[in-house]
Amino acid sequence: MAAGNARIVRYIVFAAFFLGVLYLISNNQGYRLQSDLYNVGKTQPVTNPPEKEQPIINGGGGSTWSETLDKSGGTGSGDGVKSDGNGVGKSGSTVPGSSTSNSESDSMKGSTRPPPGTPKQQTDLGEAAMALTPNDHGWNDMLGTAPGPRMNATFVTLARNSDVWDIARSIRQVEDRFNRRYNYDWVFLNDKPFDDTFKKVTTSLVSGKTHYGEIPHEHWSFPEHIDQDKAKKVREDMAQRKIIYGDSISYRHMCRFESGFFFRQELMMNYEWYWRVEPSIELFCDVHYDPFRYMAEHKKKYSFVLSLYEYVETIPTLWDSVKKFMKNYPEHIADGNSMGFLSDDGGETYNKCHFWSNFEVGNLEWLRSQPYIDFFESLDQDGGFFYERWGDAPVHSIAAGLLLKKEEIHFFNDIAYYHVPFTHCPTGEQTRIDLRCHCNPKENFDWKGYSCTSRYFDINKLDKPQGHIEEE
Ligand SMILES: Nc1nc2c(ncn2[C@@H]2O[C@H](COP(=O)(O)OP(=O)(O)OP(=O)(O)O)[C@@H](O)[C@H]2O)c(=O)[nH]1
Ligand SMILES: *[C@@H]1O[C@H](CO)[C@@H](O)[C@H](O)[C@H]1NC(C)=O
Ligand SMILES: [Mg+2]
Repeated sequence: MAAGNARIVRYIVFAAFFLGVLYLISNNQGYRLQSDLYNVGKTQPVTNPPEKEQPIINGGGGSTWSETLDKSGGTGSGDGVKSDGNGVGKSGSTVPGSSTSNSESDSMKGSTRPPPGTPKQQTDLGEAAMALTPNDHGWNDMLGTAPGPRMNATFVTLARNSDVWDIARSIRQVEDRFNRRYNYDWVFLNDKPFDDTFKKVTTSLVSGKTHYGEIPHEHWSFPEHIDQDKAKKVREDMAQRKIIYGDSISYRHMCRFESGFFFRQELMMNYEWYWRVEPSIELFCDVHYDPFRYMAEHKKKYSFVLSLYEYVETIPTLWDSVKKFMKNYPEHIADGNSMGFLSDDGGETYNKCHFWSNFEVGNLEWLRSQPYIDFFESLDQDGGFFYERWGDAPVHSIAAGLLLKKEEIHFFNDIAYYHVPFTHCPTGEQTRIDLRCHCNPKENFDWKGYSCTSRYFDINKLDKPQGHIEEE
């Protein structure tokens, strides 16, 4: 009897083990089956290309776009030297499991990629619809190259050589959360030549091509009409009043450059869209779709994640200058603009609200358009970049607010972002879980008193994201 019992127990244990193994196997297959189903079910002509083809996507010429790019990389603004060699050399390294080296010669040997300058065949990533919500097809396909077309777009960073490790952190996050699947280019701009360390480190981190440009002197200096003595007195006075960056000349050149010149640098002329990235920023959530494409398909021209009130001491006469512009160029003021975001009294005074421009995804053609150029030049003539300390954030924001229709400005709730000292952590727990966010929702700035984001929702008559009430 005892022996019989033991045998039954053995059978049961064996059967349980067998069932367990069976379960694991079938589960695994179920997973694979499901992802196959995804591909089968797709209606678009092309699905993910095999990963070994990926280098071609970043690599060769083919389109006139890449060709111009390579040219301007070589002969371009001063330092814009190395683009194609490096750009081509390394992108294979982002393919999971690939061991392609970063160095040009190594990658040339083992890769299917054509050598630099070889015309490339158009790599067709298809017209796959974007997955904008977790219910959309392809939402969870976060490995490998993202299907769908690529926009004519680049990341852009203004930086000093000494910023290398801080920008490295930013790049790593942008790549991990987004660009490793999209391989967009990255343009780096500097008022001095970039050194080898900067180029090596950044090129190794970016999955698209990298380009390095030196800013022409005219874009990083005092214009003729500026009275140097007056400007100097302002800096001394602001230093005494302890206004942040108040005594800095380079900070003023930076703000003027970002306001009026970054988008017309030779390297930037090759693109239609930009995403600005600063050193030491963080991205806290996966970016499941292409923000450039979102902008294009939804006819957006400018976007933001954080907004706030400007420090009034830095812009005492900015609005006077804006009013002068509005009077001189009424034809540039858009119908259905966002004046309600900028002013509480129909344009009489500025409420200091602005989009924080250290993050921007925007349209370069808009910035290069006559209305924007007239706006910038009008402001520049008035001298406030040097006689005060006008920031590029209020300048871009006021331009977007007046020259664009209000529907052309987009708020990316789903791009979670930090630049000291503010965080945009997406509102809504489900959103944060879907996006695998690692930000603390308590740190979200959107609905706090010093943010202007509520105004943006109000003037656009948009519903605030679910969960905002709990955060207010
Ligand atoms: N090449 C160059 N880049 C600069 C210079 N000053 C600032 N930058 C860059 O311009 C951008 C804005 O400068 P930041 O110093 O970050 O200014 P901020 O964001 O207002 O202030 P922080 O709180 O210090 O970040 C960053 O991408 C900097 O790397 C400069 O003198 N030369
Ligand atoms: C990308 O945009 C630039 C600037 O508008 C343009 O000159 C270039 O031809 C475009 N390239 C492609 C491939 O569309
Ligand atoms: Mg910064």
